[in-house]
Amino acid sequence: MRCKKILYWFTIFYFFNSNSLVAQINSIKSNTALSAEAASLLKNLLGISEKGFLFGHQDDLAYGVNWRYEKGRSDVKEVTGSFPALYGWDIGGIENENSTTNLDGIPFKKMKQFIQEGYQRGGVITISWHANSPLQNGKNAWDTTKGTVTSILPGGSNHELYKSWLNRVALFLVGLKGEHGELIPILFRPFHEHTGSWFWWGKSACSNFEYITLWRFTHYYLQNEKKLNNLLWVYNTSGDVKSKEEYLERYPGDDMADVLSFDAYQYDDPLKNDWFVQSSQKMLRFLEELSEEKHKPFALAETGYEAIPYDKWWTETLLKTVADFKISFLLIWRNHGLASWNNKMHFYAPYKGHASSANFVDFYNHKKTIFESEAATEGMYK
Ligand code: BMA
Repeated sequence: MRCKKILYWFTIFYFFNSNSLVAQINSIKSNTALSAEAASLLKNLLGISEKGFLFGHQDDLAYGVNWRYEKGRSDVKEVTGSFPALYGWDIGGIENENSTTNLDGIPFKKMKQFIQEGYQRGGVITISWHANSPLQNGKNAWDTTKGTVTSILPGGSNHELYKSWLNRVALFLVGLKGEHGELIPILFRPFHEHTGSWFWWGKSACSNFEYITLWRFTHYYLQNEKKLNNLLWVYNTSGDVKSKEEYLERYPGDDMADVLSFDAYQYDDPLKNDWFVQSSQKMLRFLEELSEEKHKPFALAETGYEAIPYDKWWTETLLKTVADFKISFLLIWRNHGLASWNNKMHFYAPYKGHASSANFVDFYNHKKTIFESEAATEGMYK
């Protein structure tokens, strides 16, 4: 009996405490003092959308189709003559104490050098995070066990573990410095594609409230506790959202999101099926409205057509999809090459000699596309 009573009071205390912690997190307002460089980048991202959009490529400097870690190489540069204006990297794996490489095998040490190199030339950096499951079940980001997010929120059984992950993330990010010791501004895009049901932070695995709390805690911890004032936070859904209201269901608040974005890939033959164009344009329409209402840039944060089987895809599909909208950037996924998991080619940018190269050069020459040489002339950080 006595034992039951103690348990009862313990449970009440525990719930009261954890809920009030969550409430506290949700009531903390972000201190919005960005570093000078990050503030300039945010302003310039909005400004540049009047002219065109930055072209980005994931893992561009690390490897391409048939090469890995060869200094100065870039599939995009070898086709167009310029590096991309935006470099995407993923820090999935950084949360594990013993991991020196990300989930796709890129050593974090090299990633840091590539980030510094791109930034020094005038390029822009974006980072996503395919974090492993915190349930310590050896599963990766693609685990959809319900309750995973709850376990890392304040009061949850893995909350301390999650803080240790954020400490490791912060340690990596704080090491990314420019020539004058300034922190390199990062478009940080954690917990992406959250309207899909394939990640542990996705729609089927956590509630809207849990997602928002996760975001707000993470933002609070990295910005206020770890003093990272160089991060621009990129809110990101998958490409199948039908309305503004649905898009905002898990929006963490204007004080904790700087860029609005979504991911959408071409899957079917674009000459037979216009799903990619139609669904993307539907989203671009309401994102443009939201962007005007909130004075925040918007973007297509991940896109591509695996192996680019349609050689005019760049101008005839992609450009036509986005050209009438004031997006600030788009990013094409990685050029892995032959994939061991399905024996198919996994790449999204053309390489020298690829059938879509000539069309990619037309895309490069179009007045709306901005690659690194042009972005450097514009100056994204002043
Ligand atoms: C996916 C694929 C995977 C990769 C993951 C994270 O789209 O490219 O091979 O591990 O992104 O980069």
